[in-house]
Amino acid sequence: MRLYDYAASGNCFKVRLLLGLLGREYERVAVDIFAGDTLTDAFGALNPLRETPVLELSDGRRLTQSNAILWFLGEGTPFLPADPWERGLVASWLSFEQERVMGGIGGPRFRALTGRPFDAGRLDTGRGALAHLDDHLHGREWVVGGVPSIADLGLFPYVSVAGDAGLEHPPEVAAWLDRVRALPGFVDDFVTYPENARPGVARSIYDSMN
Ligand SMILES: N[C@@H](CCC(=O)N[C@@H](CS)C(=O)NCC(=O)O)C(=O)O
Repeated sequence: MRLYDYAASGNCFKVRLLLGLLGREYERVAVDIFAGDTLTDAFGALNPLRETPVLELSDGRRLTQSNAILWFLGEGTPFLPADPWERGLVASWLSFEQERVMGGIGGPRFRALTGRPFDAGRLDTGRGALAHLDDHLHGREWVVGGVPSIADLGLFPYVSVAGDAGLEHPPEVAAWLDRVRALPGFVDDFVTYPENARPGVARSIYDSMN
């Protein structure tokens, strides 16, 4: 199994996190998204959306979209509940992550850290997402059910670095982040954006869209 991966991507980190917790072996293929690696024909053949992560199986099949990859890898493990209602809740939280956490924390954080302008209103979405998660975590250890699931792992990366976007972790969220960090097999390899991510230097899909 091979993971096409960018070390500073929260979407890639969530997959590395699950693979680490599961103790699964895989080949990590570094994709330097700001050096133009996703703009090549070869990468376009791998993922026409030109995004990481991409999981490639030994038979050549490829899966894109971080949360779909979490779902696939989590199937049959304690990280994806068997109960249909709880599976529905997991899907709901993973959608919330892409809509409110990526949109309200991941996006503005990327722009703030790399010197790109952003609409400060997006931080209200991020603040609201943290408050919603905090309310939900009152009286709960994990996002869905009584054990850690891919819902926790999907939310963890961009929630954990909300401070980079100028947002504060509310108390229940801070305690939950510590519980995720304490899981056996937790990998701590989410790096920040390198120099080549700055506008004017970077060659990524974001820069070709702007
Ligand atoms: N919804 C997608 C988003 C993936 C995504 O935005 N990937 C970014 C890194 S976080 C990327 O690879 N961008 C490529 C580029 O900018 O050229 C997922 O969850 O996998």
